[in-house]
Amino acid sequence: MRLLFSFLLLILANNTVAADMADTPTGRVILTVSGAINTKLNATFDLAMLDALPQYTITTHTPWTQGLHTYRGFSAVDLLDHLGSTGTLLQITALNQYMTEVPLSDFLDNGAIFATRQDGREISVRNLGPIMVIYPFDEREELKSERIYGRSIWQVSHIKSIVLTE
Ligand SMILES: Nc1nc2c(c(=O)[nH]1)N[C@H]1C(S)=C(S)[C@@H](COP(=O)(O)O)O[C@H]1N2
Ligand SMILES: [Mo]
Repeated sequence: MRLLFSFLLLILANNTVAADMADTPTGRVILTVSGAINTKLNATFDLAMLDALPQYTITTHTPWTQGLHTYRGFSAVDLLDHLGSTGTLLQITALNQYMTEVPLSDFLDNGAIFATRQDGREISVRNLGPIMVIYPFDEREELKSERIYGRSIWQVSHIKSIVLTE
């Protein structure tokens, strides 16, 4: 009886997780995540799965887009949480194989996001989507530096989570 009860609890617990976020994409995979994560294979995400993460917005200009836009998307902090990752550095690769390293702390202290929407619309590859790292440039003058520009990767397709050990 007790065993049956724990078994039922287990099912309940699993269902709660499943309702939060599906583990397998049903749409086009736009992001893969590897490295220090809790799955053997790369984790794959379609847009709906990324939309299930908490959403944040930034309204800003950037040096490579025209005009003021509102960007919406997810934080690396919630993504790594979801994957049970203790990584503190992200190695991010774009569709054109441009690669940059972004400390996880940028998503807390510097307010960066992985934007999947521009003014409420999906971002086409032509417009530097489907995923762009956006910083709140207008809000914080000190972000307007070559170092941060170099981390502002667009057409993001892969993230490797790295645990730094000293
Ligand atoms: N996908 C992708 N993102 C990228 C780059 C790139 O080549 N590809 N260049 C980075 C660098 S080094 C800088 S300074 C800024 C601005 O690049 P730009 O001078 O080519 O506009 O975007 C960053 N994001
Ligand atoms: Mo750069």
